[in-house]
Amino acid sequence: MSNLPKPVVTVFERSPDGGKGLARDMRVRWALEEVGQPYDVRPVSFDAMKETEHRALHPFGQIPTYEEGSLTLFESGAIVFHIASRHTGFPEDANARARAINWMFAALSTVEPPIVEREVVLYLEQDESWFEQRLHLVENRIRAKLTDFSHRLGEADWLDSGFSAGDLMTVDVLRRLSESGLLEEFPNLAEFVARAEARPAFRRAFEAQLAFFNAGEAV
Ligand code: GTB
Repeated sequence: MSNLPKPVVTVFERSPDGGKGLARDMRVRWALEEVGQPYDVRPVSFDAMKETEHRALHPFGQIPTYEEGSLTLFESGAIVFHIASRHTGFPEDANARARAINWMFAALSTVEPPIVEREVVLYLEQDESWFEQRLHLVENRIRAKLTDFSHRLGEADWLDSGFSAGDLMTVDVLRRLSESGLLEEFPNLAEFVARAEARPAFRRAFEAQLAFFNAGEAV
């Protein structure tokens, strides 16, 4: 147990994912659970996100943010990096740590963008005459990344010697494909995600966000 101030993470007041843990607070909750750091959450509505008070924490008016004493962070990648650095989320060996950070960046800047693009196509472009062609194009871009990643992972359990923040970030990004069918085309990647989702810390984080969502539904 650390002596650090209990962090506060902002989350959707009512997540559009219906409790599936697909919004980006999930990776922050998960990282905190992995390192055994208790935290609180503060719900923010879509309207409140765009108000001055929240923008003082997050210039782009989004979630998640992370407050820890006098420190405020936004950007889920920076938040997970901070949590892993402060605690035990990275390997001790300097080179292994650098590789874990490398994977975090790869997840966020190489793998996640086409996955987000697919969601944009699905949510905003469905009525366009070219919708099907564009979806196909974007899904093939995702497939290309998954193919490369699948070759690299091979039969290994984790990306490097043991589970690290690099695996956490990669899995959280891949989870966004959970209902696309794309992940199942790459059995070793589907197994990688399932292996990570079976971790007790993931389960705790997932159950916490689900309980939060269900409490909101009951109101
Ligand atoms: N680069 C930033 C980060 O990594 O922290 C991106 C943050 C971001 O996109 N936040 C989203 C947000 O606040 C929530 S996570 N959106 C509100 C807005 O921009 O006004 C993205 C997300 C939203 C919903 C689902 N879902 O329903 O499945 C999944 C992911």
